[in-house]
Amino acid sequence: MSDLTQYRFSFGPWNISEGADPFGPEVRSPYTLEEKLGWYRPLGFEGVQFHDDDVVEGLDGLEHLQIIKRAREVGQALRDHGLVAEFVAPRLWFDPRTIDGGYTSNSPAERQYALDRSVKAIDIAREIETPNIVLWLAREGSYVRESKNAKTAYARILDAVNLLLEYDDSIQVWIEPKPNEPMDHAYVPTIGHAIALAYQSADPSRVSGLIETAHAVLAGLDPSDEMAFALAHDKLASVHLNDQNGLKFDQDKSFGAANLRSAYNQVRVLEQNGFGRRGEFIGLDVKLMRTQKQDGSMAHLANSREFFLHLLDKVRTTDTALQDQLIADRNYEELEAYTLRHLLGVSARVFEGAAPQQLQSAAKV
Ligand code: 3MF
Ligand code: MG
Repeated sequence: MSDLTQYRFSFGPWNISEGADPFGPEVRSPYTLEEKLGWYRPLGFEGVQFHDDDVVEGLDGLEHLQIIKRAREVGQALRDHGLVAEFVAPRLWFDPRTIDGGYTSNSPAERQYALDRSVKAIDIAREIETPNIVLWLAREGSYVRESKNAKTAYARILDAVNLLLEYDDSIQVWIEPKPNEPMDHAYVPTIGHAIALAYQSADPSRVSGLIETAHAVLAGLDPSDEMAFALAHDKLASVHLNDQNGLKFDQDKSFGAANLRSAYNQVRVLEQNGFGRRGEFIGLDVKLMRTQKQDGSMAHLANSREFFLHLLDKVRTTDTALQDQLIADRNYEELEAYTLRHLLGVSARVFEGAAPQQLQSAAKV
């Protein structure tokens, strides 16, 4: 058997979207969850990322037993399609009770709502057979710094994580950091913050991170170095690969679409550090362009997976002996040129004038 990592891929049903943005309504018709589940395997995906209400729509208005019944149906649909749930994330940013944040709201009743909702997400996760709970702390931050006590807010986030760990001793909490949007500033903006929270928690072995490319770029950081930091702590539970063209709204572009070299380095750091060998998923969190017509609703998913695999091939065919030699010579100009040629699939050639290596030889004579 090959000792190369066999990567598994996942995405969330929200990634097949109808194209609404803050300036205009939906432009494509919706598909049901069951229809979406039918496309995973043909597209090459076996993992499904869920928000709690992707599994059980309108769960706030349902009794416990109704929630469990619907979650069991979705669990059965997953098995029927040969799929597994990767995680469940409580949606703590939609309900009016989360306007001022979930765990960090200034209102005790609203904080309680966020905790109750998170516990329901764990109940749902159990029924669809995943131990993994993702916390994207969407509204845990501020628009106006004076509006909240940030130190108290950190303590409240930590208390919430500990409460979840205590509610079910088999769950894992994966924190997905993001620096802004919808907030001006979020309280857990980078993977460093998430990992600090993990170590501070009641059970550090059950708290880790999920890194999204676009979120790292929005923080002004290099996504592959963020991944390396988490890997160095053995705390990279999953990734949301996508892309982001500079500092603007969270674009969730297809993987590699804005910065192919950065995408190569993300694949490189994952591959070199054995990510995926314990069953971790290559998760995508990509948004379909609003211009796309109905029948191309899955193009961004197929393309992102394809470009991950092309870049994996680039990583696996990198001339590491040459790289080692260039590093030993501290010849980073040539290391960079080699990397670009490798990505372009070309070999060195002289256009006009001499190639740098020839100039160097000439200078020695
Ligand atoms: C926001 C995100 C979210 C999270 C998802 C899982 C809607 O920028 O990336 O996607 O990934 O909520 O928690
Ligand atoms: Mg994400």
